[in-house]
Amino acid sequence: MPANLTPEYFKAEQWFRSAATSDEKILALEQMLRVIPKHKGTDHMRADLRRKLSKLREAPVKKGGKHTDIFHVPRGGAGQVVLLGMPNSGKSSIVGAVTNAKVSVADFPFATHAPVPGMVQYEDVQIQLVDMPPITADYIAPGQVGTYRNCDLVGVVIDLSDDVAEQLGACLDFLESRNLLAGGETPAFDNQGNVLGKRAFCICSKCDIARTGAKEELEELRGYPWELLEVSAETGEGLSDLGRKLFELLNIIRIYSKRPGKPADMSEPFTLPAGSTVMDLANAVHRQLAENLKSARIWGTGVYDGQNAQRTHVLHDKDIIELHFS
Ligand SMILES: Nc1nc2c(ncn2[C@@H]2O[C@H](COP(=O)(O)OP(=O)(O)OP(=O)(O)O)[C@@H](O)[C@H]2O)c(=O)[nH]1
Ligand SMILES: [Mg+2]
Repeated sequence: MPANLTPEYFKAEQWFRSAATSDEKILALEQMLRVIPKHKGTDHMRADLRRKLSKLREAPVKKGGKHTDIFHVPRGGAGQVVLLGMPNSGKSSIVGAVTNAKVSVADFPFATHAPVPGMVQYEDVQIQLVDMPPITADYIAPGQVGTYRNCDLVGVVIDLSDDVAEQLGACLDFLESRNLLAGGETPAFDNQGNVLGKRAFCICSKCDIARTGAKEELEELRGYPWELLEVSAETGEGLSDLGRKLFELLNIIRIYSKRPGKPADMSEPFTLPAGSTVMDLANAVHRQLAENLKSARIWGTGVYDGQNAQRTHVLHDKDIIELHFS
């Protein structure tokens, strides 16, 4: 009996083949099992997939060894934003223009072959922006998906001087077929049950040489409510807005800590997810001491200066907090 496999299944199979880690292989196999047509003709295949899955789940985690994963980018700053785009779309030029990272910019494709992180300064916070090797409709480096899996936000770079439909298609295909997007139809979960989908936005590059109507075409095609930011690494247009945009899209707040009787330390804010409470800040300041939090005073939004705040009080960007531990 024919298996009648669907394009969705072939995408999941491609994901499995390009997965470099066991965790990623498990996610891909789960997806293959979810989308494989369920009838007599696929009985053997499904049994085989289940066998592979349980083998991977049972495999002991390897320790030690010298293998380093080039796609593992240690986090830095207040959030990690990873660029995604086709060859020559301008990713390295953007990272090179807004950070001190040493990137390779070239007019030939695949000039970048490993992630290169840099730091973008926005007011008093630093945000990590990661240049990446390109993807194409046919090729994705094994393990590359891992960098996206671990980031906070994906910056999809679309070159406005080139075919936007083709670029968007390749990027969406990559993100959707690996269940990387928040709001996707079949979200993946980690083994704690957390949804793995990422938020994304669009950086429209090379706006100095944009094709007429390219941005409008992209707006129409994007399919997700992604924000679009037009930039040019050549003229600098839009780049001064990038830090603020990343800060807003990361959905984080800055909190300044203050010691009793001393002025607040305004040099290095704590950064927390929007919606965080006084107790979340106490945990960020000192995990062990947090349980001993006795009281807190707050200066900032919606409070009078020095007001006592409950542990559950929701903080706002730029609030100043004085924590008292017993
Ligand atoms: N006119 C113009 N050219 C640009 C701009 N940004 C990049 N370029 C040119 O586009 C080419 C590719 O730029 P890269 O930044 O290397 O592109 P990439 O996306 O990193 O390429 P890969 O590493 O292959 O993925 C280079 O020749 C750049 O000089 C821009 O804003 N305007
Ligand atoms: Mg590059």
